[in-house]
Formats: sequence, C-alpha cells, structure tokens
Amino acid sequence: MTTAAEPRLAEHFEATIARHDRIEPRDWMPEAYRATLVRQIAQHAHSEVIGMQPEGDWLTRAPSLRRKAVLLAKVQDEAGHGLYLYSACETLGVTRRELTEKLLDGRQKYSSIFNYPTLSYADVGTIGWLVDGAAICNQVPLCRTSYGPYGRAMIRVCKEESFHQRQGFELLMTMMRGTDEQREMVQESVNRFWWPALMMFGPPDDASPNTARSMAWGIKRDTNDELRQRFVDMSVPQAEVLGVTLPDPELAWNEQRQAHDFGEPDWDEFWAVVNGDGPCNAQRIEHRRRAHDDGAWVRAAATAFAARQAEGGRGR
Ligand code: FAQ
Repeated sequence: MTTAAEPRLAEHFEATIARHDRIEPRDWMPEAYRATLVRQIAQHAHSEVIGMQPEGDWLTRAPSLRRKAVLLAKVQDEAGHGLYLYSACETLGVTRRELTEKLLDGRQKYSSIFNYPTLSYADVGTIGWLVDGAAICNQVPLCRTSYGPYGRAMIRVCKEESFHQRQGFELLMTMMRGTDEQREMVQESVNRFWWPALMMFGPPDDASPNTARSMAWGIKRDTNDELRQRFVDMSVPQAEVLGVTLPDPELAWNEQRQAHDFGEPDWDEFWAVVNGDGPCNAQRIEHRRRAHDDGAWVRAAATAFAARQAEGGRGR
C-alpha cells in the first residue's frame, strides 16, 4: 500500500544507504529490498543448517577423540549460525516456520556446495580449508552489509568461521606430514572440492541477475567475480604451504593484474546442482525433512509450555 509519507520515507532510506549507514528493522524500506534480504539471509541460514550434514556424517568415524571434539564443536557452531541468521530474517517479518517450509518444498535455496558427498576424512579438512575459506571471503564484507541485524550476525559468524578454517588447514597439514596414502587422500579430496568451492560465489557477474541491485542497496559489498578472485589469490599460497596441487592447469600468476588467472568453472554443473540435480540434493532435503518431523514433539512441547506459562501468569 502506498502512503502519502512514502516519498519522504524513500528519500530517507536512499540517504541512509548513500551514507553507508545501517537500515534497522523499525525503519521503512522498499518491499524489494526486504524481499532480497529475506531471500539472501534465508538461503544463508539454510546453508548453515544443511551444511551440518556432510561433516556430521563423519562424527562417529573421527580418527581420535581430539578430532571428534573439534568436529563436534564445528558442526554445533554451524547450527548456531543458522539460528542467528533465522533470527535476523525474522526481524523482516517472516517466521521461522515459513522459512523452513520454503526450504523443504524447494522455494528457497541453500548453497550448492553442500550437495557434494564427503567420501573420506580428508574431506573434513578440505571443507574447513576451502569451504569455510570461501565462506569467510564472502562473509567478511557482509559484516558491513546495509541491514543491521544481518551485519551484526555476520561479525560473530566470521569469528567462528576463522577457527573452522584453521582447524581444516591444520588437519590437512597433519595428513600431509603423514604417509603417502594420507597425502593421496588429501590431494584426491582437494581435486573434488576445488571447483565446487569456486562455484559457491555464484554465477559470473554477467550472468548474475541480483548482483547489481544488491550492490546498489549495499546488501552485497563485492561482486561474485571479485570475491572468487580474492579466494583464488588467498588459496594459492596456502596450497603451496600444504604441498597440494590445485586442479586447474590454467592457474597462473598474472604480473600485470597482480592476481591469478584461473580456469572457468563448469557452469552447467553449477546450474544443475542449484536446480536440484546434484549428487546429494535429494538426500540432503530428505534428511532435513526427517529431522524436522522428528522434532515435532519438541515444538509441540515448547508451545504447550509457553501457553501454560502464559495461563499461569494470568492466574497468579
Ligand atoms: N548455491 O544473482 P545471483 C557456509 C543462486 S555458508 C546455490 O548471483 P545473489 C558456512 C542465487 O540464490 C554458504 N544457489 O544471486 C559453512 C540466485 O537464485 P534466486 C552460504 C546459488 O543472491 C561452511 C541465482 O543463483 N553462504 O558455507 C549459489 O546476488 C561449512 C542467481 O545468483 C551464503 O549464503 C550457490 N552457490 O548471490 C557451513 C552467503 N550462487 O535466489 C557448513 C550469503 C547463486 O534468485 C560447513 N549469500 N545462487 O532464486 C550470498 O552472498 C549470495 O546469496 C550469493 C549469490 C553470493 C550466494
């Protein structure tokens, strides 16, 4: 509904964005800005929660108590990130229930990376190093996003993702100092995850329908290609320290650009995975649906308890 005050409110909104100040839940915002935030924050929250599955698969098979404790802490952190992000999204007038329904019936997405399987324990290290590494590249700029609750959630998430990346790198380093078989496991894992990690940043800028608008609103601070480049430049020296080869024959330092040239990810594979046809899409959603159904009694008990408290409160 358009009101007489709307042009003035829109002016105030535009001025706030131009000053790089924060929009807060109480502020007026254009409907398209709100919808874009709900889309991105929900996708991000769903990614954190679905992202627990590939690593969670290895909790019972961790090679030592120490590795198990570290992995358990990491997977629990991802659940916490999901919760901060669902809460940030709720400040935009949607409920957690709506968001969960949209994830389960395919109306909202989650990151393509979590539709790939984890085939060996080296994958736990590679996810920490490359997937959390890519997440950090993407999310550090989001600490300065224009919507207050999202930016504040990102600050804490980024601190924890840094620990996640370090534990992954340390795990891979330990394996690289081990046997030939362990080194092969690491290389094989990096070969499988490198390209999907590059795809996490989304389609190339000229095929990204949302980037220009999201940049203008200060929701995104960098384009998909800028972030992908930053990730490649960050990962190459780390791969050298580890002693692994990144599986891209086109990867080379470009003196003129002061950046690495690299090959083109397989965008057909990316869109197939995004549109539901990746190696684990069906399994991930099925697992999430089962967990949601199994949790029905907890939600019912919590709702009944809250109702009882409210009744008791009135009676006293
Ligand atoms: N996967 O126009 P754009 C993590 C969709 S968290 C699936 O470029 P946008 C932590 C996109 O939604 C990882 N879909 O879109 C962790 C859009 O479709 P729609 C998650 C993708 O929004 C680590 C369409 O393609 N991080 O890893 C993907 O401007 C380890 C066109 O794309 C975030 O969500 C993709 N990779 O830019 C947890 C960060 N890329 O919605 C556990 C926040 C694109 O119009 C273990 N999100 N699409 O139907 C973002 O920064 C952005 O949403 C992008 C996409 C960069 C992902």
